[in-house]
Amino acid sequence: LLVGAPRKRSAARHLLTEHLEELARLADTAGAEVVGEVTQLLDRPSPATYLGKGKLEELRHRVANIGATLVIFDDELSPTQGKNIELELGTRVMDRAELILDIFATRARTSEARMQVELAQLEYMLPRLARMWTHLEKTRGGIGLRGPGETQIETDRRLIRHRIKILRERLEDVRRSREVQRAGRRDAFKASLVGYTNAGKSSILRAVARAPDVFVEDRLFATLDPLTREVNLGDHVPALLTDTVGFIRKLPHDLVASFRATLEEASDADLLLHVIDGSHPTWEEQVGVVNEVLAELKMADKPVLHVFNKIDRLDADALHALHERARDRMGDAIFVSAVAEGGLEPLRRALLSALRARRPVVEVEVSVTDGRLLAEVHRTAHVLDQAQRDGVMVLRARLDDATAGRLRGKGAKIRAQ
Ligand SMILES: Nc1nc2c(ncn2[C@@H]2O[C@H](COP(=O)(O)OP(=O)(O)OP(=O)(O)O)[C@@H](O)[C@H]2O)c(=O)[nH]1
Ligand SMILES: [Mg+2]
Repeated sequence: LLVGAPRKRSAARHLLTEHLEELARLADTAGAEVVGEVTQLLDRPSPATYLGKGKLEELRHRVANIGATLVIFDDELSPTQGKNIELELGTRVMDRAELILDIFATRARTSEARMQVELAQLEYMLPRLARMWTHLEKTRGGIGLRGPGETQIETDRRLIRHRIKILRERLEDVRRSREVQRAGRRDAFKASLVGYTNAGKSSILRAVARAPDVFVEDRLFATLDPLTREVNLGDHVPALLTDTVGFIRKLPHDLVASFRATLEEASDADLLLHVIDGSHPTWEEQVGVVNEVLAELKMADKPVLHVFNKIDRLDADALHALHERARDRMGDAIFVSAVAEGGLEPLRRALLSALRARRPVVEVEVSVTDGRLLAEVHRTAHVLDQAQRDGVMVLRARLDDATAGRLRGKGAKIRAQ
């Protein structure tokens, strides 16, 4: 049973239907069957039970009538509210954040993703331990458990804090080894796909990189782990394209924080490709959500190209309207389809020109006796060809300004072509 109860004056009240639809998709992804919904516009949530007395009573009847075993709130519940509502209804109660955590937990495949999800879950659980114990008390009858229960909670808190510490340390190790890996492929042009869940990020990677092994599914959060594939842009220049976990409205902060390590992959990119489902009725809200999460991850300043996807679903009029709205709202935008024949050509062209702008071809001169510097040029730049002239090695290479500066500092002569 789904519950949506936004505040009367909030922006969310207009989108109540869409938000509940999305919540239903989340519930479905988590393996629950949706049997009904209850909505209300609130003046302000009650600190004790979120909903008012009358509405809660109505909810209790609905739960009993339908025989629902789980109640999911679209809005965030405080630990106290969650506990009180559960006591009142006699069923398990979850909010959106908890549901998202649950989905991530069942979908995490790699050990890194598992650790990140576990960390977020423990952080979420810590202030809610008392409530989790209430469950146990109920099943055991509750009598006489109060004393030991309290100390048990303390013990649990200690154990959880300890586990959190270990997970943080391990994730830090992962982060560091990623950094080392990244340093090794500094020369390649890197673009990262970011965007709302289900926008088509993985589909784009799959089609552009001709990588049929990339997982695509019409479900929320199909992708949790970043995945990088090489794309040949037809200029003898490879670019690296990385797929990332999708964002969603009210993505739990704990989750964002613990996915920071994997998302750093994206923050290292030369260019962010913000993929937007142009056929979705609320794409503008989704863009706002993605921008908020990017800001939270300190990636708001990165160069962004807005990629409107799924345009094959729009007729000519709708596409025209989308062009107009996009032109008003954002700077750089392209319009693509991951499934239509040739639908991704605008993206390939945009990547190629971004790459050319950021990695111009230059001439690098290094003394032939300086084997070390020569090796470094080959490692950090994309060398197109080289020839020897009077004891000087002349290389034509693509490199960015930062690399050029570094090589100059070590004695290389670099000329624009
Ligand atoms: N019609 C149409 N469907 C598309 C297009 N691109 C993706 N899809 C469909 O949209 C759904 C989601 O695609 P994904 O590529 O898994 O989306 P994602 O952004 O990677 O989603 P998450 O990994 O869940 O964040 C799939 O059913 C795709 O087949 C497109 O251009 N047109
Ligand atoms: Mg995906």
